[in-house]
Amino acid sequence: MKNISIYTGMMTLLIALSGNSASADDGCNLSLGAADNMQFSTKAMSAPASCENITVTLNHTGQFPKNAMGHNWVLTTEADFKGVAMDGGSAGLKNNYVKEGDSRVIAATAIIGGGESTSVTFSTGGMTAGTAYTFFCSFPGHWGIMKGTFTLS
Ligand SMILES: [Cu+2]
Repeated sequence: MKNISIYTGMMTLLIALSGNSASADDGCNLSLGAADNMQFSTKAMSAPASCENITVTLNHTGQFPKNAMGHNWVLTTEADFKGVAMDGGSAGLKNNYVKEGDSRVIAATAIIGGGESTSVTFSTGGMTAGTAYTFFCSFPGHWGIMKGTFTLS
């Protein structure tokens, strides 16, 4: 009997680790879309403050390649947003339009093109509940429009 209960426990753990949609939804996995119209599908994102880690998945639902209409998802404080976006433009596509080693960046995905998806998992340690952080796309010319708020609540 003991072995059976260990086996059951292992299977539960494996299912939890697999992260598929059948597992319990704790609100710590978020997703959003972005298309060729240079818009994110949402302007406001939030997750429970109880999430130690958050995974954000970005789905590019457009057609254009990443060098023409690339999108990423970058998270910073509201105060750091513009500086990170400007420096990201200089960093170029090879760096996913994020300055290498930029400590102001809380999280950032790769730049993707139409039909692609990408995700990033980041720790909420150091973030403050109730504060409106800024998420944006750092592709040059996009961040003026492609931005929104991200809040732990
Ligand atoms: Cu973009």
